[in-house]
Amino acid sequence: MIDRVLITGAAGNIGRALRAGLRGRYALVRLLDVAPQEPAEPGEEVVTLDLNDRRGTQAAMKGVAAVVHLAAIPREAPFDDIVEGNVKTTYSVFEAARRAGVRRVVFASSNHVVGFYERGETVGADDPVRPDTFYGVSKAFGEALGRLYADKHGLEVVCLRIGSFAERPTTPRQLSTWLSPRDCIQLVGCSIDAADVGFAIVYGVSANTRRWWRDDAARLGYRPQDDAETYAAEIDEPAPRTPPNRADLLQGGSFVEADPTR
Ligand code: 15L
Repeated sequence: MIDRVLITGAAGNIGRALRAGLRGRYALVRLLDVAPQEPAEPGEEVVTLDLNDRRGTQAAMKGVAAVVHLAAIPREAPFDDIVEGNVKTTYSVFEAARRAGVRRVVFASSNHVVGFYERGETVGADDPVRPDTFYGVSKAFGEALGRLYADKHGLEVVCLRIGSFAERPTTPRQLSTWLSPRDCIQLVGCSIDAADVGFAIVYGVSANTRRWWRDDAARLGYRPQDDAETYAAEIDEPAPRTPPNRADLLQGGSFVEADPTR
């Protein structure tokens, strides 16, 4: 049974929701971020660290059975920034986890690994990746690195292709991609606790009527409770743009048009 967990990126939106949602569930939750955090409550430890400090990252893994790796630049950015903030840090986490004898890493991947699929197409974890950004490429890298560490070193790895984490959906796209906070907490809990995961890639999305992604996470015991459709009447559908814009036609939305090289 996993009872000591490290969360990277603990000061971010998802990190803070998990901190509150997982409180009391594990004997220890160690909360790591480069940004300041609220002081530790009983059963918590707070660590302030840049994940590119490899020695520090190694020390932060001490005694931990599972790592939830959320820390990342969460959007498109210049290539070198993505390498620094997402590629190198993710290597630092997997390598430190291996050296420290961590059993499982839950990696926060993203739907932007498949952002160039058309809206309405149903995509599963076994379909080829079609990243929409350098950001999406960095998440595909993290999944591939997880596969390497699973196959070569026997690390258990769950990659969550997270949709749109938000209190509630506010755009037409989010009627398909929304992940509610309570479903997110359930999904991460299942990803930490499920037996015999080996290596898995699953979509992190609520039970949205209009979802585009297969419910691969059911194998972890995930049973989402929320459906973005509840909010559909409050979300205006803008008139189609002429000429049509790829951001409206493809799953990645505005990410497919983001170009930091311009
Ligand atoms: C993500 O991966 C981003 O980190 C987040 O900022 C949102 O853009 C989300 O995807 C989304 O697709 O809505």
